[in-house]
Amino acid sequence: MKKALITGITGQDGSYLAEHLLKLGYEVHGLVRRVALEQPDQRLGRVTHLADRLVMHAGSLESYPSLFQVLSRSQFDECYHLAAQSFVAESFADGFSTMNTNSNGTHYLLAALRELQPACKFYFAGSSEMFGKVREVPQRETTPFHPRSPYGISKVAGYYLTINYREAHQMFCTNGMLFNHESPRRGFEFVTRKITHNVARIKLGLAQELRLGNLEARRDWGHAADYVVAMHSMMQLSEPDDFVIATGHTHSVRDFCELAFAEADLDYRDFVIEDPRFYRPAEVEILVGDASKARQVLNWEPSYSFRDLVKEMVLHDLELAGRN
Ligand code: NDP
Ligand code: GDR
Repeated sequence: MKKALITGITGQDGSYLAEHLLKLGYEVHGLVRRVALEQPDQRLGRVTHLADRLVMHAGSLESYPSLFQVLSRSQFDECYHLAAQSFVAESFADGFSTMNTNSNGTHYLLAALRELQPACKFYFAGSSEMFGKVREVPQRETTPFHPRSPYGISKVAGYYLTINYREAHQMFCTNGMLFNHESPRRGFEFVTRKITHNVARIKLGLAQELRLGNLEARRDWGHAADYVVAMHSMMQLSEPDDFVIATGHTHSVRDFCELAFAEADLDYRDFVIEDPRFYRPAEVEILVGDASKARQVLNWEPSYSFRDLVKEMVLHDLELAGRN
C-alpha cells in the first residue's frame, strides 16, 4: 500500500485528491493546522466524510520544526504540496504573509524532505498566475513567466525551488502548472463560487444584488475533480517533469455570470453590479492553457465541460441555500 502526505488536505483540491488516492488504495495522511484539529466542525468540513480513513498530523508551513516532526514520524512514497495562501486578492493586502507561507513554506518542506526522506516524490501546486501578463496565447510549459501579484511571485519561487531540488539533489520533484479549477467545494471568496452562492441567495429571495469586480477578465476554468487526477498521474512517471493542466477554453467572468444566472432562470443583468472595490491593482486579463503535453504523456483529458461545471455549482448552492 502506497503512503501519501497531502498538505492543504482541508482545501478544495486536498479533499478531491484524498478521495482519489483512497479509491486507488493509498494510505492517506494530511498536514493540517492545529487549530483545524481543535475545531473540526468549522475547519475540516471538506473532508468530514473521509475522516475515519485519514491520518491527520498537526503542522504549519510557517514552522520548519513542525514539518520536520511530521516527516520524522512516518515515511511517505508521495508528498502532494497543496497548502498555500491561495487567494490572489488577499496577496495584495498582505503580500508578506503570502510570500512567507507559499515560498518559505515550500522551501521548508523541500528541505525537510531532503533531510529525512529524499526518495519521497514531491508535487508542487504551481499556477497559471505565474504566466500573469501573458507573453503568448495559449500558455504552455515553455511560456515565460510574468506574475502580476505577490501570490503569482510566490508561486514562481516555489516552481524554481522545486526545479532546483530536482537538479541539485536529484529528488523526484514535479511542478503542476494548473489553470483555474472550481467545484462546489470552492471557497466562497473566489469569483465562481461567489457567483453561484449569490445566484442561489437571489433565487431564494435572500439577496437582491451581486457586486463583482472586473467582468471582462477571462479564465480557463476546469473542475477540481479532473485536475487532481493529473496531479497523481504526474507522480507516477519514472522521471519528474512539469505540466500545464487546463481545458484549453477561456470564458469571461461575464460569461460565467450569464450561464450561472440562466441556470436559475434569472438574467444576470438584473442583479450584477460592477464595483471598483473588487478591482485588482494589477489584473491578469486572460488565461488559457495548452495541455497538449499532459494529453500526450499522461493521457489526461478533462471530463467536465464549462457548462457542466457551472450547472453543478449552481445546483449545489441552490440545494445548500434551500436547506439553511
Ligand atoms: P484552498 O485555498 O482551498 O486550500 C488551501 C489549503 O492550504 C487549506 O487546506 C489551508 O488550510 C492550507 N494552508 C494555508 N496556509 C497554511 C499553513 N500556513 N500551514 C498549513 N496549511 C495551510 O486552495 P485550493 O485547494 O484551491 O488549491 C490548492 C493549491 O493549488 C494551492 O497551493 C493553490 O495556490 C494552488 N492552485 C489552485 C488553483 C485553483 O484554481 N484552485 C489553480 C492553481 C494552483 P486551512 O483550511 O487551515 O486554511
Ligand atoms: P484567480 O481566481 O485570481 O484567478 O486565482 P478568482 O476567482 O479570485 O478571480 C478570477 C478573476 O475574476 C475576477 N473577479 C473577481 N474575483 C473575485 N475573487 N471576486 C470578485 O468579486 C471578482 N470580480 C471579478 C478577478 O479580478 C480575476 O480576474 C485562482 C486561485 O485559485 C489561485 O490560487 C490559482 O492559482 C489561480 O486561480 C489559477
